[in-house]
Amino acid sequence: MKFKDKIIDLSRPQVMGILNVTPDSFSDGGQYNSLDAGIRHAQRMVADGATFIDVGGESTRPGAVPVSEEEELERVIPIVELLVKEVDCVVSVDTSKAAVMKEAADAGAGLINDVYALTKFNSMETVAKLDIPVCLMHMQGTPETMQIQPEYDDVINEVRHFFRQRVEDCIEAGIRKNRILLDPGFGFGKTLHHNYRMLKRLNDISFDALPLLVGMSNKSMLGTLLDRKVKDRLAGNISVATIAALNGANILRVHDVKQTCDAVKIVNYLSDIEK
Ligand code: 7PJ
Repeated sequence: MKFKDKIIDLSRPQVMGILNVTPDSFSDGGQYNSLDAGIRHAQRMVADGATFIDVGGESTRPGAVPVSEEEELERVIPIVELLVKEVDCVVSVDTSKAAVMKEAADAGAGLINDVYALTKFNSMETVAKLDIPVCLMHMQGTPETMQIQPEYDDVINEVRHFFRQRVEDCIEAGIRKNRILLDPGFGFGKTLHHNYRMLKRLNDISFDALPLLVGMSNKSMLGTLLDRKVKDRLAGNISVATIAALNGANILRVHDVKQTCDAVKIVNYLSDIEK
């Protein structure tokens, strides 16, 4: 798949390192706030094997404070510009705001990662005019309320149905199908059971064989099941990343890049061995 000027082979799982530029993100909030520290952290993740760096300027964790457009632009655009210049990676931008999408793409970003799946004002029209891919994530409800009582008849069918509708809407808006990635949205309006069913059935969840991005790193599907605090979820993170890679995930969005890349190497070696 083509991301700006880079062609990335998604037939093998790729690793996306998370770079939060929010003061309140729950797992590394505040640590990588300055530009310089952000670039160094991104460089480390790329040296460890990340192909993508996902820059996020608005936390979507339950209860997070919304960020204004001006504030998000101020947080995100300078780091995108620097990453494009100095770090050999595809720069992804985790945003739902049309203005941030447009300016990030102009600054050289290679992927728009939208947890609201282009439902916010003007975002679909904006992406249709850009020449970079977009990741559409499934969410039930909104970050404020989504974890109160998630409910599905069948989470796999409902996520797939959502994917089909969003993809159709995108195509109608002029976004090419070969520029769309899908994400089932672990932790976004799902119970523990829903999350693990999606992980188990990842092979059936995509629509039209579009590439799948997954993000489970440090989330409560690990904290709750394992009874581990955020700092103590590495083994859980690697376990679910390995299962996702085995079950067909194309991009793994993670904090622990180095360890996840080791797991991916094992999965790749395994898939190259004849029976
Ligand atoms: C996800 C994301 C995810 C995609 C966040 C966190 C919360 N983008 N942005 N998928 N999660 N595509 O990292 O815990 O699961 S923010």
